Amino acid sequence: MAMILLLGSRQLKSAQPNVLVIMADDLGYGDVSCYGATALKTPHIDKLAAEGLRFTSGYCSASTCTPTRYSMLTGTYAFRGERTGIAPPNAPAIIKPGTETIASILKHAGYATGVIGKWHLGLGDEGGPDWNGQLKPGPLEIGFDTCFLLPTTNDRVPQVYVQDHRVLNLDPADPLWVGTKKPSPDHPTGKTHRHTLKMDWSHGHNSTIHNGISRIGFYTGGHAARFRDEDLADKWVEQSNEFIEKHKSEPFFLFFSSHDIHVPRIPHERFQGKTSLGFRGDSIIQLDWCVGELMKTLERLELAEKTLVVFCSDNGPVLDDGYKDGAIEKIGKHRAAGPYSGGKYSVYEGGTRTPFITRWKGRIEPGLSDELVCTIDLAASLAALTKQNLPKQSCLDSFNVLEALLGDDNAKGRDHIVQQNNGNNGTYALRTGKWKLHRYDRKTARNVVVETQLANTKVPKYQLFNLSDDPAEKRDVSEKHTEVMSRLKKQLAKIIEQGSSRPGSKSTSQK
Ligand code: NG6
Ligand code: CA
Repeated sequence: MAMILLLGSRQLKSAQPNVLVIMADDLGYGDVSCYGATALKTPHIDKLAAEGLRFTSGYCSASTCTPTRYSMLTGTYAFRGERTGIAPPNAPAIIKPGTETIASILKHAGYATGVIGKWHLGLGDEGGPDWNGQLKPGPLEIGFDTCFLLPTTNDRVPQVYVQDHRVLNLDPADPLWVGTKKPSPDHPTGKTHRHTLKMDWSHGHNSTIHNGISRIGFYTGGHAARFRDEDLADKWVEQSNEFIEKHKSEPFFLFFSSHDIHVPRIPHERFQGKTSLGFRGDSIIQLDWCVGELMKTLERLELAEKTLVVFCSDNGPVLDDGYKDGAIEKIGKHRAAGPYSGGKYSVYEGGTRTPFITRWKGRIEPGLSDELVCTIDLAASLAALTKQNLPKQSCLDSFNVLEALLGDDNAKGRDHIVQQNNGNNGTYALRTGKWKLHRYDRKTARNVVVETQLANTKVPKYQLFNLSDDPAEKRDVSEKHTEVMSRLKKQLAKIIEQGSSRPGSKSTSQK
């Protein structure tokens, strides 16, 4: 009897949980204390891990932002899409209306859906965003009921919020202009007014100045709409709390898309100087604070047992990403990518193997999981959670790993994952079990060695590593394991060529 009651209450709890996806930006495997960082403490992320499942093989699908976000939302590898590389300020919407996404899937299941934070997937039709008019298509045309966004990434112009289809607080008398060319000869830039900057640039990032920081791209106008970098995290938390409060009595899906710890790293004054790692570390503390605030809200509204929380990152770490914020000088013994090589922009493990935690109080048994899961799998897994079938032509590479995400007994994750860097430039890796193949269709690759600068180096087309005894991918064993090498080469080529990899899916371009 007790057993039946127990089962009954468990099933009840399992029915249509809320889904909160917290995606960090540029956060590396070794950047939080529950993944081994000792130079700083992340108590809230650690608590989430202690109450949930901490994955040691949790991945994002690319080592830059736009492709990971594209594939997380659509469940399709970004290398299959057009213009899926890092989006410029005036990029049009990259995910076309009508594309099935996590948001549309959960909307079909009756969820209220929202995205708050960094977007970086373009806005508007082919002409790009109409900054002074209706900003569509965008998130609302692919399944989100509402959005509150930083339109691109904060080192790119403009520094304004977008709420649903409009720039928030835009004064029509002071229209916003965004472009790639200097709007007038006397327009101050990071080059002409370098001495006035509160944080200097190191490469790129020397165009329009706002809040003492020069950015990628130019803009004028929209002054009443502009925000302070220091206030972004507080804004995301405030907006998220409102969203959760508003939808506390119905199932909701919230994509909390943090800008931390992307450059320019300008945490709120109250976090500045809180770590020995400079603003990069202080931004991690700010991110941790955000996680704590969101968890507090779930507790206060008694939603912790009704909410599946997924914590992940959009790509691995980078120290100097264009501003002199002390990240390199203050790194000390901190290993941002943990035991792995590479980081942002590379297909070494450091580029895509990142913190990955799931928590659902009362449903997920706390622990550690070595199962292979990826942000690209959320689409098929959440479809399974809400008992929906995916159309054949959608979510072409998303695997249903729901049981692994929930830590069910004997649950299996993926048996392989394709990793990529940026867009569709022919830089791939394939991990299956302990084996890892690199494939470079170009003769050089920009593989970041995290502790130094970005570097373009010559690379052989293929390399093979054995992650079980060489997690840092230092020893190419392709000549020793020719059979493995040819098997993986074939497998990767097939996944790329056949246009889809999800069992039962079929790309529309397939005959
Ligand atoms: C690069 C920028 C880098 C960062 C990145 C996108 C330069 C020299 N570098 O082109 O600073 O903005 O794009 O990062 O401009 S991401 O995490 O959003 O993908
Ligand atoms: Ca990123």
